[in-house]
Amino acid sequence: MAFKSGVVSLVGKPNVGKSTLVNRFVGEKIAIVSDKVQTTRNRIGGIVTTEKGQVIFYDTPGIHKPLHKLGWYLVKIAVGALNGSDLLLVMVDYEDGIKASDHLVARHVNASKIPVFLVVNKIDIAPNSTRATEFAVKARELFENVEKHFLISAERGDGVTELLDEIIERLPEGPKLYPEDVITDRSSRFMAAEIIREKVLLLTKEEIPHSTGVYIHDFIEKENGVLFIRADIVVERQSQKPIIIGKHGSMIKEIGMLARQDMEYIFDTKVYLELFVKVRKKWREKDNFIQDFANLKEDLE
Ligand SMILES: Nc1nc2c(ncn2[C@@H]2O[C@H](COP(=O)(O)OP(=O)(O)O)[C@@H](O)[C@H]2O)c(=O)[nH]1
Ligand SMILES: [Mg+2]
Repeated sequence: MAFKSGVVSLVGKPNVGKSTLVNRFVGEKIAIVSDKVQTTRNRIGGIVTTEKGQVIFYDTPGIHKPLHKLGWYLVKIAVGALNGSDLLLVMVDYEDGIKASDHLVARHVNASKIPVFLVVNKIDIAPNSTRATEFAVKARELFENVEKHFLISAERGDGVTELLDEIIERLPEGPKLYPEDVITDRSSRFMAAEIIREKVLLLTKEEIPHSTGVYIHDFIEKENGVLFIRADIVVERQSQKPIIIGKHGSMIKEIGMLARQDMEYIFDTKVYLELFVKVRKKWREKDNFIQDFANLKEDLE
């Protein structure tokens, strides 16, 4: 059989499990995940190569009604990813049900005219498969180009292998676009910023996760193989700075320790990480700050 390849974008409202699914497909954590909305701020390519084909999965920010300029950029990135996709995986969330934000997703998806696989995620919450199927039938009504629907649990892995097989089958014939061992189109520098932000999301709450940006000043490979990384954690208000620093520096120490552990695992080398906390008032409303602190430059090219 001919080798297949293509681009598949994951779209859906925030928090449905898009990043969890991309990580599942790739088999490594390339996109950060949290229980907070708008965790994903970029279009992150996850590359899966099998004997039958190669898929470039684009994880995207959740489509939502933006409340600030950063949010506007996130929706622009997500909607922009639709164009140029061979297939869309449109995700809905069994746990959360169908909401106004799913209708907003549907407007963009339907306008794109791209074929859709509808993916019902979090079926581990469903009491039985009949209920999950009923939900899928209801969700299908929103989207015009659904060819098939799938019931999965991205977290547990249920249904994911079957979904991947069907995706590859549906793609056009084509060559490998990336070498087999490449699993993401994002740079190590970008991954480092995301790992730091993930730890902030994990350890803080309310407005802080949303107000946090990360800027990598230095990403230097030393002669002895050690990676030297110097980064700013950027928040929006003076009052947020002491929270990130914590009592006697306990919070920033923990963020740094957890981030360094993950970095040493994924970069497979010793990492020296230096973190600072900066305040940039209302950075989420200012174009140049947004590009730097949400690392959007590659997304907006
Ligand atoms: N119960 C359940 N939770 C899930 C599943 N997939 C993802 N989640 C959770 O949903 C939340 C959002 O996941 P994430 O991948 O960041 O969603 P995204 O915003 O669509 O990228 C996280 O807390 C995940 O752990 C699933 O299959 N079942
Ligand atoms: Mg995400």
